[in-house]
Amino acid sequence: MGNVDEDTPAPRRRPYDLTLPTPPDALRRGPLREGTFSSRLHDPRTAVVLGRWLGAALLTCFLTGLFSHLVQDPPPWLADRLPSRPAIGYQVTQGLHVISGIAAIPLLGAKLWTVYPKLFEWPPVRSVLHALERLGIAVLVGAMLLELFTGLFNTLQWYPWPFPFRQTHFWLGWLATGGLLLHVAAKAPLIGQHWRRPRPGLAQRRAFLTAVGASVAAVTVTTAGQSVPWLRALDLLAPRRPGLGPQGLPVNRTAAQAGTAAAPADWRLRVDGPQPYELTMDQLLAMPQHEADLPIACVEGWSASARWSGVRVADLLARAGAPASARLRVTSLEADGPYRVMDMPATYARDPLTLLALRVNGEVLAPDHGYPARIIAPNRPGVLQTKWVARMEAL
Ligand SMILES: Nc1nc2c(c(=O)[nH]1)N[C@H]1C(S)=C(S)[C@@H](COP(=O)(O)O)O[C@H]1N2
Ligand SMILES: [Mo]
Repeated sequence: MGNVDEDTPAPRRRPYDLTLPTPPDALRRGPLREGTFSSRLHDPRTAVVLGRWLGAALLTCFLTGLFSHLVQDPPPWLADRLPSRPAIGYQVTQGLHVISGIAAIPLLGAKLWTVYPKLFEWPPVRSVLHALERLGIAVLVGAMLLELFTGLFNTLQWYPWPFPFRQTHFWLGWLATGGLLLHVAAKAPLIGQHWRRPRPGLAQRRAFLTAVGASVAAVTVTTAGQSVPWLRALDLLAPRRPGLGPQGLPVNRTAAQAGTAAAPADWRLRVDGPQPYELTMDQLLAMPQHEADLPIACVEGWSASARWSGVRVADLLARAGAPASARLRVTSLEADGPYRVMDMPATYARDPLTLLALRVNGEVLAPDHGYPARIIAPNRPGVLQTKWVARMEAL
């Protein structure tokens, strides 16, 4: 201490409640005791600075999440407008989604710590409007905590809840973002008042914000390597290492789990369209082979690039007499599972980088990577890169 910023001693008070009545004597205990929250960091300026950081993380997380949702399940009007380039687009947006979501966890913790004395403000409810505002904050905090933790648990493929992850995560995202906008609107005057740094600033606040920034940097740097190649060496806490797995690629669902460890001896690719046909592996290998350097970008946040080779999906569809505007449906050998059937809009199906891959990094696909054949397409989430392909259908 002894800093020039600290020349005014910290008053023993709850900074938010200056103008509010104090509780009756009988209740002045525990958190309702005067002077309980003596830190000067329970103040609006700290809340505003943390709120800005948290807001930026949550906005990034919301927009990239919305994009991910739309790409996985596009409404009909959007399906044919989704671009198949840039090839690494989804890898970048989903990497950002998981990075910003993880960064938001320590930020939300710090923000809640800063404002939590308000939980014990007196009287608990002053007016209908005040009651609504408090209720709104309860919903906002609840939605945000659930949203961030269901997301974090999803990166670990751990689902300790009875509801479906994706729909819940999607609707909670809207609830949290809507609640956040209302919260910012309700607090706009206070935010405006504390937007600029006060002079002199508070050394204590600077130290606190530096510590929060350092925690965010620490969790980011030790997990972002699952999608950011140059941070790979520091990828200590992320659930996945991009280079670990058969043929140097991670696996989400193994062939054993999918029941496809041994492809049927009489495997043939079936292609349906105006002129349906079937091809054996030898016939597929006799077609023009193409290469594509493309990532598998899992929705859970890890991604890994590889060199794939195989037959262009566009060539296979053209051979079935399908027009370039045809959409594609792919069915896996897998008996069941959420990713057994995949629909692909025409933009992706006719992209020359979209392959029915037969090899990866120069080797025949391992069973875990989809032997005998898998789909690999640019700018697509991993869940749609169907493994163990049995049938393709022009729609
Ligand atoms: N048929 C089928 N294809 C699938 C899956 C699946 O469960 N079944 N999992 C998908 C998911 S979630 C991802 S991230 C990628 C992973 O591909 P990889 O295991 O070759 O790395 O495959 C996708 N293809
Ligand atoms: Mo995935």
